[in-house]
Amino acid sequence: MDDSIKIIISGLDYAGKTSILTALDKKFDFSKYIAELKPTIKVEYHKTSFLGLQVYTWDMGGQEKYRELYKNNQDVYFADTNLLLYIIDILDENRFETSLDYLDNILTYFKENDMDVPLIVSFHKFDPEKRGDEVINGRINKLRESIFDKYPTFKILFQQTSIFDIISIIQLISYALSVFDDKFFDLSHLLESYLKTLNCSSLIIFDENGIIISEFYADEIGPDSYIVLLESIKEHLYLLKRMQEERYESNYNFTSIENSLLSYLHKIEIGGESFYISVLIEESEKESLLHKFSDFIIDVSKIMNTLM
Ligand SMILES: Nc1nc2c(ncn2[C@@H]2O[C@H](COP(=O)(O)OP(=O)(O)OP(=O)(O)O)[C@@H](O)[C@H]2O)c(=O)[nH]1
Ligand SMILES: [Mg+2]
Repeated sequence: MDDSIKIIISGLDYAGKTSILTALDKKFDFSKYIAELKPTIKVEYHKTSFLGLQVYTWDMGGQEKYRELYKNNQDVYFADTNLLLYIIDILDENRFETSLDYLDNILTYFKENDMDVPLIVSFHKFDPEKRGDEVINGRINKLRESIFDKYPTFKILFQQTSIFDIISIIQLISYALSVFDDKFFDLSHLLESYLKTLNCSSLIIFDENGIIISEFYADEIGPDSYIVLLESIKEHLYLLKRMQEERYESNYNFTSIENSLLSYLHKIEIGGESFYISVLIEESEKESLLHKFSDFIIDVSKIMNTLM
């Protein structure tokens, strides 16, 4: 992987681009931040570090005047793009054509400049209560087919997202990361299979700053409890880090979260950096977890080593 990445997030105004980025950024209490969002003026730049990569995200305000501006200055905005995240508001059927034209405009620029930019199209505002809606599912299928047919040479991934379904946003990240390295997919699959082996409710890998590298949850964890759980895990993480910094002897690896649910944290070192593996598990499974955990660590370390 290159050590600097430019991600363009684009789509019409009101599609939900800034909301998605805000949800990613502030996984806690993000509804509060989203309620305060205003239309993006021109472009908002975000910079984050992830596993030693500098990730630059360009949130391209989608109002017509800005779309015109980008169209007339494509080199300024679209050169050196490593990934295009294109957001389509599936509730805004009247503007599907406009949105497809805008997408075409960007992809044509990539083609003309021989840029091999992977594309993720997200059908957004697919809120939990709309999942069974035949009309909406029909629209999504039609859009997917027409984009797929029109751009046979592009590497395209499709995804349905909603800010009311945090898991869909998490999947979007893992999709985006997998574009840069398949190993992110492997990691996610490994967590999925160990979730069953260890019989736990969640498995998460954090870096030292509490940034999530990969995560997986049992089906029964819905979006609401996700936020509560992450909050308690992060509290545990910071407590453990403090204790280690102060060389406190007691064992803070286990802490109880609610009723009989335990949070377990395990520190691993990879490529000279520290990571934490978090497990949420029923108290009754604790012994069995400790028994099987070393195999898990070995498998995680294998994949993480290739990512570093
Ligand atoms: N129902 C629903 N509404 C959403 C979702 N995501 C965003 N919204 C709403 O859509 C509106 C527009 O969201 P923004 O994130 O500001 O849209 P944007 O694409 O950044 O718009 P511009 O900055 O003008 O390009 C806000 O009122 C959000 O609350 C979603 O998943 N479901
Ligand atoms: Mg915006």
